[in-house]
Amino acid sequence: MGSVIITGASSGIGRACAGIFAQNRYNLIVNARRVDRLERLAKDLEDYGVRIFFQKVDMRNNDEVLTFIRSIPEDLKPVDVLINNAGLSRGLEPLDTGSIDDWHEMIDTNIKGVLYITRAVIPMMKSQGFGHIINIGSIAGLEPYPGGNIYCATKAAIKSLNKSLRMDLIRTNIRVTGIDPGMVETEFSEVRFRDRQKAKKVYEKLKPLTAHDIADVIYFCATRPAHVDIEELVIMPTQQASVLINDRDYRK
Ligand code: NDP
Ligand code: 8X3
Repeated sequence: MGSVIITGASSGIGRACAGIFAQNRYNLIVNARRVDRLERLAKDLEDYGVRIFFQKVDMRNNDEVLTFIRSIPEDLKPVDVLINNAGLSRGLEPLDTGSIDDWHEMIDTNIKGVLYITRAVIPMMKSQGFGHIINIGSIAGLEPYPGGNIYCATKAAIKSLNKSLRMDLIRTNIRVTGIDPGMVETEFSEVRFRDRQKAKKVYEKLKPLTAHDIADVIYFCATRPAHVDIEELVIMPTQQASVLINDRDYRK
């Protein structure tokens, strides 16, 4: 039985990853800020008979991230996989009218949070002699869109980081995979717009991906033979051809 670290497991893709890895008998080491959700997650998954270690962590805070990694119980080691999933978007304003607080939240979570935990986990994976870092990017990092400015830039940073990490880790037996989803129906848009009704409209009249669809692909990547590194995958709903082009809009 292996172990997997999942950041942002209280909702959406992170929550779905926790489910699929537990189902396949991986122990879970998970975090998020909404610890009540993690308690529920642990209860929901207890029938799989795996160990679940969870902690309230704000990924923007390096001290909290370090405490989290240092608190991993010894019997949950070695850690096979780190899934850098915690992330968010705030607003869809042009750059000149965007909120600077929102910029900080996105940059500090989507970039710095990933850097903090990856830096903390690599030494452990190096000493184990194996490991796999799976970073959740986005098609927003491949194809910017109006109002996406900071969010798109944070995801483009992850794409760049993946490549560079592969080079830094080339002699370590640690794999790095970038996952770039298109539209996935989660709490993402509710967080972005701070408005449930507006968020619902994003997914209206088409079939978006589910969090489970992405978790399924992540699990596949994590379970290839050790000499296989799926470097990057773009996963789209069939009805979405690019960030701005989808079947619904053609039907208007
Ligand atoms: P959700 O809003 O459903 O989940 C986001 C998760 O991130 C939550 O568990 C949240 O937990 C956690 N999180 C956010 N900020 C922090 C923080 N500061 N510290 C710790 N955890 C945090 O959205 P998704 O599941 O859709 O998003 C997951 C990832 O997928 C993100 O990186 C997102 O950018 C990416 N993505 C999403 C797409 C989509 O269309 N939904 C498409 C492409 C990529 P909590 O609030 O409890 O802290
Ligand atoms: C989330 C997908 O297109 O809303 O990363 O940016 S998008």
